Amino acid sequence: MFSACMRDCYDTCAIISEFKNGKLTVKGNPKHPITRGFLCPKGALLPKWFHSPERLKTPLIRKGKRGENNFAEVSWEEAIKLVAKKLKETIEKFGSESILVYRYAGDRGVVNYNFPLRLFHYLNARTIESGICDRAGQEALKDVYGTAVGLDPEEIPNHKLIVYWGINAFWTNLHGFMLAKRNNVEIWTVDVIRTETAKRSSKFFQIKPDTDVLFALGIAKVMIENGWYDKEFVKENVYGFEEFKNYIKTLSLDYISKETGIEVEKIFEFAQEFWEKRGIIHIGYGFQRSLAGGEGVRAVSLLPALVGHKFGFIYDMVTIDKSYAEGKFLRTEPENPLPQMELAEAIESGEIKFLYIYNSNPLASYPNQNRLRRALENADIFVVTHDIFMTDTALYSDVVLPANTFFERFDIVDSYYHRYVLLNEPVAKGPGKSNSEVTRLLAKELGINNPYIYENDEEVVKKVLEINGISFEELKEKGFVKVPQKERVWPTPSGKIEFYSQRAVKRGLSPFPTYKKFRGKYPLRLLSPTYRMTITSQYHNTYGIIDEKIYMNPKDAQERKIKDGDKVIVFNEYGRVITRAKITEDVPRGVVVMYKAFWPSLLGWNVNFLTTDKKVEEYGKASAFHSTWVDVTLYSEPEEG
Ligand SMILES: Nc1nc2c(c(=O)[nH]1)N[C@H]1C(S)=C(S)[C@@H](COP(=O)(O)OP(=O)(O)OC[C@H]3O[C@@H](n4cnc5c(=O)[nH]c(N)nc54)[C@H](O)[C@@H]3O)O[C@H]1N2
Ligand SMILES: Nc1nc2c(c(=O)[nH]1)N[C@H]1C(S)=C(S)[C@@H](COP(=O)(O)OP(=O)(O)OC[C@H]3O[C@@H](n4cnc5c(=O)[nH]c(N)nc54)[C@H](O)[C@@H]3O)O[C@H]1N2
Ligand SMILES: [Mo]
Repeated sequence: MFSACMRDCYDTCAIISEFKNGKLTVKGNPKHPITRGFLCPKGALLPKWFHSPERLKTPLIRKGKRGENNFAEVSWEEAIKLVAKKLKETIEKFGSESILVYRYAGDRGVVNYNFPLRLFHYLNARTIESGICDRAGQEALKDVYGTAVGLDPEEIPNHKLIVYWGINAFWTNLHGFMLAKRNNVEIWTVDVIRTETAKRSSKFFQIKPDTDVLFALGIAKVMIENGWYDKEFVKENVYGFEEFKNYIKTLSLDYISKETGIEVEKIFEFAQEFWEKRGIIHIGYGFQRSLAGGEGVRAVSLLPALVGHKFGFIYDMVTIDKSYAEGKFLRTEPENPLPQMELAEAIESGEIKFLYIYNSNPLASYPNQNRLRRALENADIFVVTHDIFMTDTALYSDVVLPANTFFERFDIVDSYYHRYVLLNEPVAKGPGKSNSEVTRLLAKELGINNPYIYENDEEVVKKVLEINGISFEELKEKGFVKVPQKERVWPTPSGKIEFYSQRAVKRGLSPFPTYKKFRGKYPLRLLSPTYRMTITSQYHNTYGIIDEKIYMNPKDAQERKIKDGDKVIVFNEYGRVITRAKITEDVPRGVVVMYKAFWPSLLGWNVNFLTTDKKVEEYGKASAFHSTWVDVTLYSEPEEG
C-alpha cells in the first residue's frame, strides 16, 4: 500500500507499507525521486509508533486538577455529547468568538489537517494565524521576491554549490541533503554551532548568533565591489540596486568581521567562490526563529540574485490549493484569527472560553511554558485535545479524544519542500478516530445539517485533486504525482527582485536589511534546535531516544567550574531546569544548546520552560525561541539528614 509520512518535515516521504499478521512494516518508495527507497531514522521506526501500547483507546473526561492525570474513561457518545453541549453553551453565553481552534502540523494530511476547520468555520469560531515556525522568513522573502516559494529542490543536481544557511539538513532534511551529496554538489554550511551538517560540509562558516544580516551584506559588498556578480541580470531584474550599492558602501568589512566572528579573508572566500560556482542557498527555518531572523533572511536572500538566479533560494513550497478542504466559505462572519504567539495572552485575558486542540502539543512546543500552564490553570476555560497519545496538552484538558494515525485512513499530502503530492491509503486498523471523523460526530451532535461537513474523506480528496488538475488515476497508480511549476514573475510592487524593498518600507522598516543588536539579561545565548530522533515533541514517548543535556563551550564551563557530565541548573527570568552538562568545542563561547520540546511529563521539564515568548511584531508576530538568554551554575546536592 502507498503511505505518506505526514510529519511536519521537509521531506514528506513516500512509503510502501504492509500489514500482515497484525504487524506493520514500512520501507521507502524506491521510485520516488526524493525518498529513493530509504527512510530517515525516525521514519524507519514508524511501526513502533503505530504499535505503541501507549496509544489512547478511550475518550477521557477530567476528574482531578489540570495536569494531574486523573481522568474517567467514557464512551465516544458520552464524550462527544459533553463537547457538543459545552460548545453550544459557550456560543450562547459568550459568542462564537470565544471558541478557539488551535491546530498545527502534527499531521499534514490535506483532509486530516484541514477538515475540522469546516466545523469551526461553520460555527464562526476563531482560528489561529501561524507564527510559531517559519513566519519571519516568509515575510522577509515576500519583501524581496514577493513570495517565499523558491527553487524546486529537484534542481539541486543542476547546480555546483548549495549553502545550508541556518539549517541542520542532515537531521531535518536528510533526503534533500543526500540529493546534493549523491550528485556531488558542493555543500557549505553557515551556522552558530558545528552541526552534523557542518561536519559533512566542505566549508563551514561559524557565525555569531543574529549577525547573519551583516555577514550576508559583507559578502554582497565584496561581490559587488569586485565585479563578482551578474551585471546583466541585475540590471534587468533588480529594483533599487544603485541605492543598495550606496548603502553597503557605508559598511566596513572590519566591523562586519568583528561582529560576525568571521575573518575578512573568509568573507572574500565566500564571495568569490559563491560567484564562480553560482551558488544556491537553502535558508533554514531554524535561524529565522529569533528577533533578528527576519532581517537575516532578507539579507541572505539577496545573494543568489547577485549570481543571476531568479529564485535561487529554497525556503517554502506551495504546489496545490487546499482551501476546499478547509471550507472558509462556510463562515457567515468574517474570520478574526488569533496570532499564534498570543495564545497565552488570549487565555489570560479571558477572551477564550473554549479551546479545541488537534495536531499539536503546545504544552511541550510552546515557549514560556510556566506562563502558558499558569494561564490554563487559572482560566475559566474548557479544553478539548484530540491526540494519539496522553501528551502534556492532553493532561491539561477537560476532554481527551483518541486520534488514529495516518496508517489507518485515506488522505493525500503535499510538501513544503518538494513538488510532489502523495497518496496515503489505509493499511491497518488501530484505536482512535481521525480528525474528520470526530468533526462529523460533533456536527451531528450539534444538529448541523450542512452537507459540506459530512463529505467523506475520499470525496474531499477527489475534489481537491480536481481543483488542482491532478489525475486521481495517476496518483492511485504511482502513489505520487509531481505538480509542474509554471513560469513565474516576482509579485513585488516593482515586478522585480527588490533590493530596495517597498513592502518593508510600508511596514515601517528600512528599505535595506539592517543589523540590530539584541541582548538579554543573562550572559549565555540559549539555542534550542531540532533533535535527530524526534519531530518537535513527537516520538519521545514511543522511541524513547532523546538528548536532554545542555551543550556548552569548555571556556564557559571552566569559568563556572562545570565539568563534563556535571549536574547543572539552567535559569533565567522565565524558569529554571536541572540537567547534565556536555562540554564541547562544537558550541562557541557565549552560546549554549538544548534540543527542543521533549515531553515535560516524561522528563519533568523541557527547554520551553526557559524560552522567550517575545514575538517579532514587524515580521508577522513570529516566534523568537532562539532570542533566549540564560545562565548555568553547578547543582549542589542538598545536604542529607
Ligand atoms: N529530525 C528532525 N527533523 C525535523 C524536525 C525535528 O524536530 N527533528 N522539525 C521539523 C520542523 S517543525 C522544522 S521547522 C524544521 C526545522 O529545520 P531546521 O531549520 O534545520 O531546524 P533547527 O535545528 O531549528 O535550526 C537550524 C539551525 O539554525 C541554527 N541557528 C540558530 N540561530 C542562528 C543564527 O543566528 N544564525 C545562523 N546562521 N544559524 C542559527 C541552529 O544552530 C540550528 O543548527 O525541521 C523539521 N524537521
Ligand atoms: N524551544 C523550541 N521550541 C520549538 C521550536 C524550536 O525551534 N525551539 N520549534 C517550533 C516549531 S518550528 C514548530 S513547527 C512547533 C511544532 O509544535 P507542535 O505543533 O506542538 O508539534 P508536535 O510536537 O509535532 O505535536 C504534534 C501533536 O500532534 C499529534 N498528532 C499526530 N498525528 C495526529 C493526528 O492525525 N491527529 C491528531 N489529532 N493529532 C495528531 C502528535 O501525537 C503530537 O502530540 O514547535 C515549536 N517549538
Ligand atoms: Mo516547524
